[in-house]
Amino acid sequence: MGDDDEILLELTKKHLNIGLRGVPVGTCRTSFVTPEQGVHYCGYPIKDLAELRAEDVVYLLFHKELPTLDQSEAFRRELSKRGTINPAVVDVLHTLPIEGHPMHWLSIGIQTLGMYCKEDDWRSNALNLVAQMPILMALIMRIREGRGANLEASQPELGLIKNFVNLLNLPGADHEIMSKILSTFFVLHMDHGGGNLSTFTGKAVASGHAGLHSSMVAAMNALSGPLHGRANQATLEFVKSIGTDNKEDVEKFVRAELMAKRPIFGFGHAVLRKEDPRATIQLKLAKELCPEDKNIKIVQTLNEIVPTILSEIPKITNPNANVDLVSGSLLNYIGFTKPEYYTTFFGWARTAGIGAQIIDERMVLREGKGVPIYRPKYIAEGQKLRRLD
Ligand code: NMX
Ligand code: MLT
Repeated sequence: MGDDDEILLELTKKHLNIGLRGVPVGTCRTSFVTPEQGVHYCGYPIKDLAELRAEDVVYLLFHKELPTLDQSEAFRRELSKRGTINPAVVDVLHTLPIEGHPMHWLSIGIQTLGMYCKEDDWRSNALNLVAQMPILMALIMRIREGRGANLEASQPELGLIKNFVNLLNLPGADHEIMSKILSTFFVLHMDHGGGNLSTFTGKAVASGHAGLHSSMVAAMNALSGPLHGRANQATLEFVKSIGTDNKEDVEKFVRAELMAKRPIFGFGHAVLRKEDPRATIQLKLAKELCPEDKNIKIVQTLNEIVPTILSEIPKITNPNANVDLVSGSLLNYIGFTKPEYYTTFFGWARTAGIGAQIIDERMVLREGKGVPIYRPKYIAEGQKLRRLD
């Protein structure tokens, strides 16, 4: 039997209706996730990359190699050149209802950027979007908070994170600590294998040759669900409603949530079977930067007791912390006190990984021919052949 015929999985009926869990559907060139060690970008464990410059990690996902110093500089110059957005996007954002979730604003913002995008090139559009995201993010937050758009203040040459921090200019914020936490957040959230819901959705939509922006909007909408990216918002809301780091009180709260059949946000994962290294890295950062922060203390207590409580429930395959346990508390600490914004940061970071994976599926895989339109098979259920007579 040749390599092409290697059996990866014997499919049985028990593989149906389980969200494709464990069913191989393709290859991924940007990252892989192991149950024990979590995500690796192009072979590097995430903990080795967490403190690298965000642009260098974007380069890694797009080029599959870390850049040399010269390549790093040239790539930052390239992103800086691409980092402008049509002022008409500001007008569109001004028409959106404040009641709408920021993820919906983000989707509409990305779709609008797509309408002004003249190029028909997956790579160029993906890089443009990566370069435009800090500006779009700052605009969304400023307009929603009644602080006015300040497109003219954009300095893309500062880099992705610093331009966002400067443009946002959040009153009272420490720009240095904000940049440090956002940079780590950004690197940790860029990619997570080929099969996470948002990435899979983006690639599926791209397989029908909808453009990069339409595919990315589909991915962002997938990310906006509370079982996926919006778990970071849900976790901080959860942490705030607990309000104390007293172990007995936290345990009572968690057990009541489980009794009410509500998920314990920030715990569990479809692939991981240990604590997500992305949670471990953020816990360490929190310990260094804000050990006395009230929310961080609650998060630490949750992390001490929840895995044991969830382990009592046999159906839960992974009782450990996931990426969303800590990120909201860190974002809150640096001044983002409204949890509804948190998933937009996840989405911002993920545009890099999803963009790189869409390029691979459209332009590289199958000797450059690309993956054909997605069309998995569904088995008919409860439908006998019938006739109208
Ligand atoms: N709290 C309560 N129930 C849970 C949890 C949890 N944290 N994790 C899993 N379960 C339940 C799950 O709902 C399922 O129940 P049922 O069979 O009645 O449908 C059962 O345990 C088995 O689930 P698993 O096979 O362990 O996990 P699955 O792959 O289905 O789901 C998550 C993975 C991440 C959706 C799930 O663990 C969860 O809902 N966690 C809480 C939400 C969360 O933090 N999501 C963020 C994930 C990371 N991200 O950013 O995307
Ligand atoms: C992610 O980062 O996308 C989440 O951990 C979910 C996943 O990998 O399934």
